[in-house]
Amino acid sequence: MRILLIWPSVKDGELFNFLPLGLGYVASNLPDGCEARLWDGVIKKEPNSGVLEEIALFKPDLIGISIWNFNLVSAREVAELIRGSYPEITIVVGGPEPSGRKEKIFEVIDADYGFAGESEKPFRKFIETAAENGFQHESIRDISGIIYKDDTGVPVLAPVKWESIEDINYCDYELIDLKGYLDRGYHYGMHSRAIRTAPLLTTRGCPYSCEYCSARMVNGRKIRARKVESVIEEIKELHHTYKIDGFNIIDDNFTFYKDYAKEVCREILKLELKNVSFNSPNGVRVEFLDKELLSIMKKVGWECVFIAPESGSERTLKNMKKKLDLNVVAEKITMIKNAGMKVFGFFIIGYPGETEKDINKSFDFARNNGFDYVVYTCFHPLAGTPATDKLEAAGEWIETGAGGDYYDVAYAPDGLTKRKLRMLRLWGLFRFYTSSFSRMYNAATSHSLKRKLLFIKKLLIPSRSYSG
Ligand code: B12
Ligand code: SF4
Repeated sequence: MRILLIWPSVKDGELFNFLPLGLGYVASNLPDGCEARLWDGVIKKEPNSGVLEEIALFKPDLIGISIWNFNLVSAREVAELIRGSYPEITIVVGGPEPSGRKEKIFEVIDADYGFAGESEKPFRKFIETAAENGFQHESIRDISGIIYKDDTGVPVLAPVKWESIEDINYCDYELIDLKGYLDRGYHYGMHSRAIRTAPLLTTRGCPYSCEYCSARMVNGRKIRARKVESVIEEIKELHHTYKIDGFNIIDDNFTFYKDYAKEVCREILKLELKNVSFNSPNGVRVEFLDKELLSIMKKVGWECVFIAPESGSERTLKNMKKKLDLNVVAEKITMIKNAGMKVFGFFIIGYPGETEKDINKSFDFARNNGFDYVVYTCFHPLAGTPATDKLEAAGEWIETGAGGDYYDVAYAPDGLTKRKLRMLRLWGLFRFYTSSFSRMYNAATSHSLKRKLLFIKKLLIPSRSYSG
């Protein structure tokens, strides 16, 4: 079977520097005998119409599109183009957006099948089953997370089973053209030394219930880890084949199983890699940091620890169901600094129910604790999260299927306007980065000038992500 995987075009793709990692994972776990190709509109910087040429050349039996909220509009355009010219080809969608929207995904995109949750094993089963029996409902309906339409066209979702990830193959870096991304300046995370960076996934899942977050819809609540040997193999391949010197662990909760995290770190140390740094740029829960773990992280090459208190207001934290004690955050910041690393803090502003007073509490908390860097992102309602469901029920949010990102101010709580939020965010960043010489220095040296300018443009000029 020939399978064409699609990563839709996105304007400003350079700023986000995304890798189509999900498609690389899906591809490396396909059954033998499948031929997979990727059409990547971001790296090609081509409009989505380019996909039609690829279809004419490759003649795929099936097309798979990866959808996040930021490329939703573009993904819809891709599906429309394919339907218009090749109505006979089966379209399958997967990724964070179908995982959150589940059965409602077909309301925003014209596809035949969807997958909710991580999909290496389910998609493989789907392809195997389809090769044997075609797409018969009886044979596919038990596949974990599959979304299909019944005989009357009503969408049906099979429950997602969060299976072990010990035996999955890691990403096919050749298919996603990691080298091409690196050559075009792909860089993610804050590494002062690293030039060539890559993401690295060691565990999946998060047992917390933060109401704004949709990670558990993609990866479930149960934390599952890859085999340490497989992680080490991947590091070796990335380092030797792609000359990666900056690794970004993108787990939902890398430090949750401290013993696993420590074992991964110890095995990395045994590799005796020179001039390599590590990072966990989407944040770790502070509760699980202890002196031993921090000391080994430092030895491995962590320069900065990213944490995500999200708010300095107890009231907002309670609304978020964040289950976080700000005193513990303050304590752990000191512990991280004592271990010789910097601290980066993520904060959400404009959360439902927040007032300007709550937002100022976040700004004060950030300034008065030892953060070296902060980022204030505006709350964006994500499909399928309790926060979004509540807003919809209260008539405060109408889902348009327009996607978006946190730099757009998509929502403003009662008593605040989007304009006010935008101004508050700039004011908060200004106050933080001018509050000490070292923070000013950090802001000046953290990214290349090009990335800084793109970031400032994004802050000042609100835009929507759309196809290229
Ligand atoms: C690392 C990460 C990033 C990295 C980039 C990662 C990358 N791939 O290059 C960075 C920091 C750049 C990033 C940015 C953003 N992120 Co982010 N990110 C993550 C994180 C932690 C892991 C994502 C990842 O790469 N996973 C590994 C790969 C293997 O998984 P995957 O892509 O999900 O693919 C699997 C399945 O989804 C599925 N699948 C995917 N595609 C397809 C296609 C087919 C056909 C099939 C069958 C299956 C399938 O199978 C894959 C294998 O299991 C997730 C949390 C999470 N647990 O998902 C959030 C997450 C995906 N991010 C999220 C968001 C909202 C964002 C931002 C929009 C936030 C923002 N700043 O505005 C930005 C997007 C850019 C923008 N500004 O518009 C949301 C997405 C919600 C949504 N509905 O889209 C998540 C779920 C976190 C959250 N807050 O809830 N992110
Ligand atoms: S925000 Fe972090 S801790 Fe909270 S549910 Fe999402 S991944 Fe888990």
